[in-house]
Amino acid sequence: MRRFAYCKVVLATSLVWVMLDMFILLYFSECNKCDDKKERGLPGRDGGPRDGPGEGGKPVVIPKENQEKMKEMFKINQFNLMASEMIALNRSLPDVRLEGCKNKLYPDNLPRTSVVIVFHNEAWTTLLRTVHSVIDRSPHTLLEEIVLVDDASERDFLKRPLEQYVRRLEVPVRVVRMEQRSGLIRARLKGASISTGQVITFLDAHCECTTGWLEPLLARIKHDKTVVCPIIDVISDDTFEYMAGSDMTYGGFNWKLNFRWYPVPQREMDRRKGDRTLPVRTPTMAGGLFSIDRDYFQEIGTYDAGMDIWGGENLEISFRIWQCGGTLEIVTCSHVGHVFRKATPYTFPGGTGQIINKNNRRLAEVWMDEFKNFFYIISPGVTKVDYGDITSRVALRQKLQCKPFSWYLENVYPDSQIPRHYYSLGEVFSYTANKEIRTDDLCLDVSKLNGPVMMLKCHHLKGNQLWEYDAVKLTLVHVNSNQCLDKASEEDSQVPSVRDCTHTRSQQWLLRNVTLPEVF
Ligand code: UD2
Ligand code: MN
Repeated sequence: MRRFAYCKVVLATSLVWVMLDMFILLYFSECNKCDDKKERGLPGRDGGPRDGPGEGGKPVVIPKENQEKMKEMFKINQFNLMASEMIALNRSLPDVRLEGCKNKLYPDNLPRTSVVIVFHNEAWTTLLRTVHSVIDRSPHTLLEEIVLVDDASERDFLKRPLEQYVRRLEVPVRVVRMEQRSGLIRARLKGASISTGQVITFLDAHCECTTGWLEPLLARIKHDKTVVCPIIDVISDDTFEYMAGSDMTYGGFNWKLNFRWYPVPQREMDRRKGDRTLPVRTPTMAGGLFSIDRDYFQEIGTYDAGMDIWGGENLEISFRIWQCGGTLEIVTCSHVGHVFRKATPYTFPGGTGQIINKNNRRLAEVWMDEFKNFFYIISPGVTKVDYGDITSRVALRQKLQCKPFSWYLENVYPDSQIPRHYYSLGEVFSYTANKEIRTDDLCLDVSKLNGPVMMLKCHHLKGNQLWEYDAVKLTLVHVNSNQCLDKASEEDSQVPSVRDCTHTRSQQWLLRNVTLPEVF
């Protein structure tokens, strides 16, 4: 009898162990990254002293013996996943705001926002750190909800485990799924359509919001037709160190239609009378992080749903906002960090180049008028890429009576690398109204008499970059040296040079007038 009871106990205990084992096995195979590391690095949930990895935005150091594993893991998301997994999901961050931002007061009746975060195969820790930073650093009265849009991820931990995890958070978090891989543009459209806040705030899935990030954004939305971006701080892809971004850079783009940061020009400093805490008007947005009034988002035509996967939508919405009567700003009192990566971890079904070129063609065809030629000329082969049907976007532009691209260049982005006025746009270079021979931000430059010419960064000071075209003699005279651009190069060099003007064939250049946006 006793022996029997003992057996039962043994049996029951081993059953418990087997079940526990199975549970652990299931738990980790389904969700190997789901353990809640949130509380690591305690004490001091809100700003108290902490010394865990990455606390205070400090870089994470990986011990030598783990370097190989770290490199392997890096490939999964193209950032240091091992470092990210060591850092608390609610790590502390420095307050990187300008002093003048810290005591600004905002009205009580700010509109509420939904935060929409789209992701494809995002890491658990970066995604949840984004969510926690929103919840921990936003007044809950201003947070309607967080909407996570899964763009057909192939990671099990992003399925049920994610839904279970977010259920217990203090702010409503909804997870919605795209039926098939759709790209960030259509995923954001889905998130926006099911969200309910008066304002929609988009974030990438690997961000961290800092103290006071939300109020200054929402405060600007009250100004009609204003779309706002925070300063995007840099979270190192190698160490997850948090580094403050500058309030002295704003968004532009180059001839290839790549988004680029450029210094805030003097005219914009002057307009704000030198007050760096006031929002900067920016020609373009980086794309991932911005707030927009729901009705205005609708009114200006949300996104171009014909764009696939990634790319182009940021310039498209920027041009559209400005050309159709809105304003785009960087709110310098709002800081949100983002993990900038050197490579994309995910696939582009159909080919990276194809997709980006298609998206860029759509935006160039709809918004850039004759200036699209700058893009086409510098991107060989791009005109062969099919860009689909744009009739509804062209109709949108007409309906909203949007201004021409030349207006945008003239009034919003006069420091653009695309010259507003140009005499000629040939296969290689443009001859600008400033009499530079230029491609992108490089200008034909002479540093030596009788020597080869070079492409150097345009300095806009005329000087050694000033060329006079003689449309009768077909010569390009370098004004400073009074020498002519000559195809004949020095013995073993392919580079043209400047020579005394002989008006022979090797010094004749035919500039073709492709389009002249304005008459001179
Ligand atoms: C920048 C923007 C990004 C977007 C992009 C141009 C910032 C900080 N980031 O690139 O938001 O505007 O330029 O398109 O301004 N994703 C999907 N489905 C996909 C591909 C991506 O949901 O098919 C998600 C991805 O998980 C991420 C977001 O879209 O949360 C942006 O993608 P990214 O982080 O690879 O883009 P990024 O930061 O290089
Ligand atoms: Mn990103």
